[in-house]
Amino acid sequence: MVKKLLQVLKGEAVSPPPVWLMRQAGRYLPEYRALRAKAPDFIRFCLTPDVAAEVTLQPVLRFDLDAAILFADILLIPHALGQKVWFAEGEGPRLEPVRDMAGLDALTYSAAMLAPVMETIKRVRADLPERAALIGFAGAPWTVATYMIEGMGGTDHGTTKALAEKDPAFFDRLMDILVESTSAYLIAQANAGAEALQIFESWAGSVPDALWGRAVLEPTRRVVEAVKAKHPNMPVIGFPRLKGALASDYAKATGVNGVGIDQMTDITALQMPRGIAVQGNLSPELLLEGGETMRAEAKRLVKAMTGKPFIFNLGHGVMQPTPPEHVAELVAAIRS
Ligand code: 1CP
Repeated sequence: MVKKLLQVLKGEAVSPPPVWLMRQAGRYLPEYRALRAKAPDFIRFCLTPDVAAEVTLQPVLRFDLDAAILFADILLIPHALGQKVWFAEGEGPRLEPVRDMAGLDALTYSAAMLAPVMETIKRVRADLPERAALIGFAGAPWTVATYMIEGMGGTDHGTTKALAEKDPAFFDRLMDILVESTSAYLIAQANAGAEALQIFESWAGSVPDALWGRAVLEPTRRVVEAVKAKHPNMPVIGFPRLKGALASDYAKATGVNGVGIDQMTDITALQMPRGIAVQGNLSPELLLEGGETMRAEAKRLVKAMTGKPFIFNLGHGVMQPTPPEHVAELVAAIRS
């Protein structure tokens, strides 16, 4: 059986479109919460293959989705670089910030620390339904750098931007470290059995125009190039969140096969280069709301994208209070 997601990432239009959702595994699912409740440490949870494989498969089995996304986190890279990363209950991620060359000198990427992720991929592939493709992923260098420098999540990334300007040697070296470790990590995921890879640039929205090439396009292009040097046919999806309007230029500059589009951009109006897929972009708030409003918008999107290489997804992740039944209704509406 040809997997629809992989067909679309080759540039084909498929009707109805394949569908998966960012953050499709996670706290909105009771079966996720049940497993998570038994694991006090989130990093350990991600690095326990039987648990991570089960959580990866949960939404695919429940909703018959066209893709599984590896259950892991973008902050496993700082962890494997030796930076201290922890998840404070109810507060999101915390890291011991790295802001100078001495901090960078202390970082060394350990592939062995992420070996459990490769084991998770093998287990998921063995149990994956026929229609579903397994997507591996990593954070893009800029997005991961914001966490490494700020020491937490946030939206303005003032320290990161200031350092990029005032200490370009530091910033560019951090980008180099992230390009190398992220490339090695994604290549290992492909070796283990990932069938497509997504690069999450979740904080593309905070990047000033003057930094766009240096912090986003060039580091991402280098990661894509390194992956394709080892796996020439591996499809790669980039997700420059809140910069959806730049999707065409982003695709040309980075070499990705598909671009994820947030809900602020009109996906139906984008003029993409031939053969480049788009993915998105239903508002997660509409999924939370459910009902006829959600179904009507989903059908409008599917209709408007007919004839184009399109993967149905949200514009960002599933929100935690979302009733799981809304996902089932959404999938049914897309396929009806
Ligand atoms: O306790 C918990 O259960 C923690 C919640 C959680 C989950 C379910 C975190 C902490 N990470 C994850 C899994 C995860 N993270 C996945 C796999 C699940 C899936 O998609 O089905 C993926 C792809 C990610 C990627 C990720 N982590 C991103 C990029 C995507 C996005 O949402 O923009 C980012 C920014 C992170 C950092 C992170 N990890 C966790 C949280 C709460 C956050 C965001 C914190 C912030 O707002 O800064």
